[in-house]
Amino acid sequence: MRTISALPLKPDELSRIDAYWRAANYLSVGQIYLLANPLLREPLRAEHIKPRLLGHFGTVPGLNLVYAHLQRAIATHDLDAIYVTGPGHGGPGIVANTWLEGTYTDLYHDVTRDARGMARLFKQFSFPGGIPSHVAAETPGSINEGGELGYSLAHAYGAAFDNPELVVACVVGDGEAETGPLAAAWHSNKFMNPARDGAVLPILHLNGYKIANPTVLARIGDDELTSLLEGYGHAPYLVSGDDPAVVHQSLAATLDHVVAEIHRIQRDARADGSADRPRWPMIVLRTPKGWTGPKEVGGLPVEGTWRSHQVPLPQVRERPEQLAALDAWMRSYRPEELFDEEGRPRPNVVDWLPTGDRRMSANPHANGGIVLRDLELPDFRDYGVEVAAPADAMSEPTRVLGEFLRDVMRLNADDQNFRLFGPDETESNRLQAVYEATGKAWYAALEPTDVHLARDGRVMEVLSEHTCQGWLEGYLLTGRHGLFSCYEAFVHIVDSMFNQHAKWLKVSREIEWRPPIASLNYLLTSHVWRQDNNGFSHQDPGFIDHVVNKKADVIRVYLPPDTNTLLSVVDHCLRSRDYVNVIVAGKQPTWNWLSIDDAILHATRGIGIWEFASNDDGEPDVVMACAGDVPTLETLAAVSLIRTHLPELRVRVVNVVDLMRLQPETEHRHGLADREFDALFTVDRPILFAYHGYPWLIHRLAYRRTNHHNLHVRGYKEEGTTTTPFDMVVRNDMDRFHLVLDVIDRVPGLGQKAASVRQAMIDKRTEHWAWTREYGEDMPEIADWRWTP
Ligand SMILES: Cc1ncc(C[n+]2csc(CCOP(=O)(O)OP(=O)(O)O)c2C)c(N)n1
Ligand SMILES: [Mg+2]
Repeated sequence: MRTISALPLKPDELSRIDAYWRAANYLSVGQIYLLANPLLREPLRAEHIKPRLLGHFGTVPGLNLVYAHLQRAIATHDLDAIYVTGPGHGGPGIVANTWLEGTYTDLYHDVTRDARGMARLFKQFSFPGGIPSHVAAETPGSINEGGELGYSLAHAYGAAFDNPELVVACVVGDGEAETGPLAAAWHSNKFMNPARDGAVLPILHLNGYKIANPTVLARIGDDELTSLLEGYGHAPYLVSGDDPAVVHQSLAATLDHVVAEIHRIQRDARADGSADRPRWPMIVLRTPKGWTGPKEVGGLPVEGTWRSHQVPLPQVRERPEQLAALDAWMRSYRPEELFDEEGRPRPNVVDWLPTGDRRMSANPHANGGIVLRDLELPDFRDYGVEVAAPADAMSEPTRVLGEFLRDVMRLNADDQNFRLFGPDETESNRLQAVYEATGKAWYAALEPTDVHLARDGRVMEVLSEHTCQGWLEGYLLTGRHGLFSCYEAFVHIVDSMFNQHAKWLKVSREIEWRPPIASLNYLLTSHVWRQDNNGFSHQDPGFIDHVVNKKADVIRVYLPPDTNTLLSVVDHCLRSRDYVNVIVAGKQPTWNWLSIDDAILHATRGIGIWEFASNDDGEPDVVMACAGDVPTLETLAAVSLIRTHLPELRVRVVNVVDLMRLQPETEHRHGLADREFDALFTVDRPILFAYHGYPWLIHRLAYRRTNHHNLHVRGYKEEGTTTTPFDMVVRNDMDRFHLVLDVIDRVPGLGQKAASVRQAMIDKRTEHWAWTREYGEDMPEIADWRWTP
């Protein structure tokens, strides 16, 4: 691996960068241990120590070292840079740096940059009522919590896209690098355009250990590691050692070199128009885990081993020798040289740091709401399909949406703040009209047979749901907009990333210095009911169940039943802020139920009676509810069977677009008040609910409603295979015939009267079974069914 051997730091520079690093380390250790006596002006006593010692020291000295040197690089090269911390458990380190930069005090006024503020800084860390142990939303300059490892590099690239002047320094933990999401994210460099995008500088933090084990990358030898990183398309530079003076020189020289490299790559692309894929530089930083901490505790080595991961001296309160060791450890940073009488950082520690927005903790890119600009949206009504009467024709919802998104691309081409993300499914999901406006980002080799690949494409396709999600999160968190289109079943791959983003949003909504960011929009298509091509592996509507676990303030779920409703919903979601919006919509030809004006009203209400399909005159015998395109089709087909066979029965059809309307208003801001719910669903009539996903969710949402005991839900109950569309609903008992059976069974007194209808419905299901097994397609009366008023 290459090393840079220059000695760029003059003695005074070396001394001040080392002082800064010692100060950051001192402040980090103080946060982990101290309740009082922050400057060690008195001999350290047990009562100065926190009763519960929480936090992670091992990663901190390395994080602080990189931070210190980035300060110098920013000041020297006038960089616009942010810092992404993969090992987010090093929270105290990043907080310490932001306090030294002054940002922390700017945002949290009571944590002043003096002894009193330092005492607060120390006490609040990992303390009830204080701040979390990780690099959370509360941490200035952070866009990556780093509690759940693996997402740093994808976030870093998302931040760098369309930010040509930005350098995103990204520390990747060597343990973190073992995760699937991180491993996939190395390939992001094949989607980076040096002319249009900023730069990501990965810094692999090879401190050798995870919690209790060595890391793979630290034990494969330099040759193999070099091959791996070169194989990922990088030019790796090694900085290695355990003598601070040597490492300072080496890291400073290497940063100078890689910054020059980044600028050269950008110049080549921007001034000379080079379209070759550059070999982006990266740094491998091999320094001891827990560096500068206790060398041994209880006769066992700690510094430079996995034992330093959390709290190297775990029993400081109980054991005098550990108290003495902590005292010696903290004094080894020579705090009297770092802080003045009042506890303020001395000028030589901080007077050379970047100021204002150049401070990484104050960089507006890391607080995306500040730089967020509204999207320019075309009038979605112009894309609506003509609907003279309900179901007079069919259209493919996502194909029409593609035309809308194409023009969103066009209208925002100058602002460069909108991208579409997906794991190679844009075309499969029928959104390909976007290619009329932009291509797919691609910076690897091109072949004549390729279509729509472009160096400057704004459609981001890589077959890693993790990377798509991470890119989009990074893009949103730095103040831009986007949409992630994904197969419904496989979006589960990012369940956990969704969790983390939803948690981030929940917290950041409560932080007044973080203005809202654009919502994370999922378009889930190729859904459970229409996986004709694939089958059981591709049939799973459970992401919705997962999503609704999260705070009601943050999540929204939409099930538009047709094309015009989808347009209205997407327009709404692209304008919204600080939510995760899940939109489930079909791509197959679907009946157009609503005109664009009706669709707007319906989507705005989120739930409503479909008068055209109801004959209840305010006195229904049964409420037939539906949510989702296929359930809506089956419900309306069931209603027409009822009209034919049971014309006296008064049926009310209720369609649900916004699933959260079902929750009580006390639980979700979209929730219906009980009186509204009762008015729609009655207080005593049977409700048959055909739902897109697992039926239990509807019960979960509606269990407190007056009429819940009359609610009967049909949905997907894990009966799937490769079969015809109608066979799918039959297998799950959500077909029109079964819905009619349900009505007969649930409406009091109907059973006996409707016995022959009941039998006819059962026979239809049997006929269907025989027909599909013989001909391999649905019966003509199903395939050609249409709604007749
Ligand atoms: C996805 C995930 N799995 C497991 C953990 C538990 N965990 C916390 S820290 C850690 C070790 C991290 O090692 P590394 O990335 O090398 O960080 P460092 O050595 O800098 O502390 C683990 C496994 C986690 N936070 N996230
Ligand atoms: Mg490690």
